[in-house]
Amino acid sequence: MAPPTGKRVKGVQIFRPFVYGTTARPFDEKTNPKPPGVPDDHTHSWTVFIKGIDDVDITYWLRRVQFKLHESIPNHVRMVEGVKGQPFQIHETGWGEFEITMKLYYVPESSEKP
Ligand code: SLL
Repeated sequence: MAPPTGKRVKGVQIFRPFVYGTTARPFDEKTNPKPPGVPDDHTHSWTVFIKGIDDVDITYWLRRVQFKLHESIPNHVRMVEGVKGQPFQIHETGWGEFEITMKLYYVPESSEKP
């Protein structure tokens, strides 16, 4: 393979499938107990994730992901570094719904901007 030039290659498109989404579960004594130290007003645990289809590794093309959460959440801009074979994800607790922005940072040899 030719060494990376730092420039996008004209006329070449590369597609990589991935899955992103969120899940949320209400606390429940039996199935989803509230962990110790979680504030009284928190009602749910939730997760936001980016991963490969059927959990296939995507760290060979995706290096890190910035998740921008609601400002009410401590440290609401989070950078998640890729770990081979693991989803890029954040697991938290809270009380409300909000939008999340995800910024994808590709591996340097792709020469693609986030
Ligand atoms: C709104 N939908 O638009 C609301 C915002 C924010 C939710 C909901 C905080 C958790 C924490 C939390 O759940 N915020 O304190 O860690 O105004």
